[in-house]
Amino acid sequence: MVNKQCSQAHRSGFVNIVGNPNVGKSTLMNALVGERLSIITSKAQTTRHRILGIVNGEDFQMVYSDTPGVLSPNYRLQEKMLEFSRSALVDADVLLYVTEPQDTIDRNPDFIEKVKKLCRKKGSPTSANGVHSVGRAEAQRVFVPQSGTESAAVAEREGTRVFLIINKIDLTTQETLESLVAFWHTQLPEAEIFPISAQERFGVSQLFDAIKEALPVGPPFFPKDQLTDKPARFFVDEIIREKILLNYDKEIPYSVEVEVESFKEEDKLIRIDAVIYCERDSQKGIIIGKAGSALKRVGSQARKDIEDFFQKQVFLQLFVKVDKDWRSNISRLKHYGYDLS
Ligand SMILES: Nc1nc2c(ncn2[C@@H]2O[C@H](COP(=O)(O)OP(=O)(O)OP(=O)(O)O)[C@@H](O)[C@H]2O)c(=O)[nH]1
Ligand SMILES: [Mg+2]
Repeated sequence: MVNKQCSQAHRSGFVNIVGNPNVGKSTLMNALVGERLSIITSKAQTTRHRILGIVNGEDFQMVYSDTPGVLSPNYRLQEKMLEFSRSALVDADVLLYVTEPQDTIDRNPDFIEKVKKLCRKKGSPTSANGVHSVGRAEAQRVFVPQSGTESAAVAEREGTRVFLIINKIDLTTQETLESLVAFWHTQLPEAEIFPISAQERFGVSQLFDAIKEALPVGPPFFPKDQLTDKPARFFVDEIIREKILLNYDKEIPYSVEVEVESFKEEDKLIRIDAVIYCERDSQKGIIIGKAGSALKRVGSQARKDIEDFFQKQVFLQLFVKVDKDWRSNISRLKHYGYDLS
């Protein structure tokens, strides 16, 4: 009888995906969630926010967080991005530290030190450490204890399990992989190591099962039909930003922010007006292109993906405006949602 109750206990937890830029964090999150929630490009610093993707089963809820790649910030936007990544160290039940064969450990020594400490603290409860934790704070607003009390659920949380993910193993040899495993074992001796290819879906379902087993016993944080914490407009912004990353070079993608001004859902059509903000007039000209050709290309690529995302016909209008030096302006960053408070 006791065994039966244990095997049926509901498990839930935060599974936070962190690592250096471009290692495949967003590709992995989409593979684990089974939806294209996070945008993916070959350029570093594609992800700028912490994005939740929720996987629900009858007896479990996994709350994944994709985060920006860890870097040493050069301007305020990057500081905000790093805050999102740091927040994911605070509230993880399972931390997926993603690396790949070309990755080096010295890109942000502070961050990897914190991961090492989390590993060593295995078995102790996570604490706020003064860093704001977006995921759990968000979840607490909709927390619905479903079996037992909230305090009982918290008491059963056991601290952070760290999984070291070696991604992109489709690009490496068995020999290199073996030396990578040995290297990471010396760096994070307590971490469990998973060699995978998120793109080729190799090793992903085994990882998914291991995550499920590592989740603490507890009730769900979010309603069981919820897929993410972000509103529909956020995904429109992100799809347009992905097309900008793909179509322009140098500073342009990094100087751009996208904002949906109006989103009107009709019976058979969604009408969307979105503004692409850049930092200077000279960038505006490049984004629009000769006779509007570049902007038209971005618009038609984005429209197709937005239609796929919502499974509905979309009418998309894009505008380009200048928001001078927005990346360094705290109040503009707050306006665009880069604030944890
Ligand atoms: N060959 C190979 N490429 C991969 C794999 N996973 C991801 N990629 C590629 O690596 C690049 C970066 O992937 P992302 O998922 O955007 O990486 P990220 O870590 O989220 O990047 P940031 O958001 O910029 O930090 C893209 O071109 C992906 O297609 C993999 O398993 N194998
Ligand atoms: Mg990403």
